[in-house]
Amino acid sequence: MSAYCLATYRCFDEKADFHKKATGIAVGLTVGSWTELPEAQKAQMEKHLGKVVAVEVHEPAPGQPPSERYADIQIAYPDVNFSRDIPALLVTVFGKLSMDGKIKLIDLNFSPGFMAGFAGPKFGMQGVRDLLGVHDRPLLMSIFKSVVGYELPALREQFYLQAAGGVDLIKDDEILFENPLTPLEKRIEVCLEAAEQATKETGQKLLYAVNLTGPTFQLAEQAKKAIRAGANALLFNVLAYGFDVLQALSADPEINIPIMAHPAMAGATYPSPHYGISASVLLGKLMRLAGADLVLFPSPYGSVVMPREENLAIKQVLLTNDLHRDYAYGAASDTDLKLAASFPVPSAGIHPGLVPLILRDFGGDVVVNAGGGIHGHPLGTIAGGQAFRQAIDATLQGITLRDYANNHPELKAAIDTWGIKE
Ligand code: 1AE
Repeated sequence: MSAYCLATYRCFDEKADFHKKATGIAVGLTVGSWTELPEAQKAQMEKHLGKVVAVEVHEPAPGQPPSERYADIQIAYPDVNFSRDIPALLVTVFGKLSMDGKIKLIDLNFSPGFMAGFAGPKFGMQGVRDLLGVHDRPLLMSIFKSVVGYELPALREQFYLQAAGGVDLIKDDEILFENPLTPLEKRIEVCLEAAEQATKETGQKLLYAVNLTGPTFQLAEQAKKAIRAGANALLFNVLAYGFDVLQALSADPEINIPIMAHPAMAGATYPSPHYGISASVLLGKLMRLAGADLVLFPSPYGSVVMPREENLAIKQVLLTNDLHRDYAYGAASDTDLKLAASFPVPSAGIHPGLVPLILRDFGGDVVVNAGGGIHGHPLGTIAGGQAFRQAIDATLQGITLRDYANNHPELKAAIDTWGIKE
């Protein structure tokens, strides 16, 4: 029985015959032409032919403009046509097609055979929790802010202040590249010293995600250099390099620390309703398949906003075991392919007053992540971390932030500054 990966597209067109369009995609992106082929060749090419699985046409509602007419088209692509790597799959299902009119790739389901080529996250959510020894609450992450142009002592001080506030993870800003003031190995050395100092005071373990940067072919060696220098996590700008690079790093047995995926550049791909790739595929399914242990993405509540339903769709595909649901055309599978869950990290413009909303939407399996919401605290960076921890504690105990703030001055100062979003 052949296996297929399934792509679902949303296609806008005022007049098109969407069934014809679907057939054009299924044939055009696989065998190229069909009706003109002699019968003998058709039999030979059958296993390579894409199949139209569904075409759901949505006519505009009364009062809506004709431009709102669209169809959701689902096509099954035979695994036999492409190698077991993300570039091959993406070029097959959305290479040339991505430039052909108002069309967006809204979902992608991997066949078990395709998924079998991927180990997924090496640590995943559980592994990250195990490294930190924290299993009973959401994690808290802080982001270095104002790091470009600073020297090592300033960086060390900033690290210490974040750590002393009780955060679990600290990540480099994604715009901190290899530079003469704070080169990778030196940066790791001073930050780990600061981590040790803070751990003595807080009793908390810490992961520091150092930004892995540089030319693609030097990344694996750079990661290993970071590990030799003591790095215990990596930050990686996945979309600037490509999913396959993440996959290669994650699959490398010598790169045995968690990898955190940053969404830089994702805004060039997912936000349009008419073009690109949906957020749940781009920042959800593909990140997890490629092996991201933690995935950052904009939240529905902060400064860079993504609609809530898209956020929940990302959460769903990072955490649950349904990447290969509906994978096959005309066949069911009992194959049990499990990838470790990737930790969701809704981010950008997060402050303590948003914590109840984050926990409402994500539950306990989330990393609360803030840069400005920690460093911008009126009582300083340490108080910034403490205010977040207090907001998490209050929410877990079912106490309102306002009530909890009555005897927690750090939380009070935070909500006086940024408010509480209901
Ligand atoms: C979606 C990515 C968020 C990020 O990387 C970042 O640096 C956020 O900073 P703040 O929390 O908005 O200051």
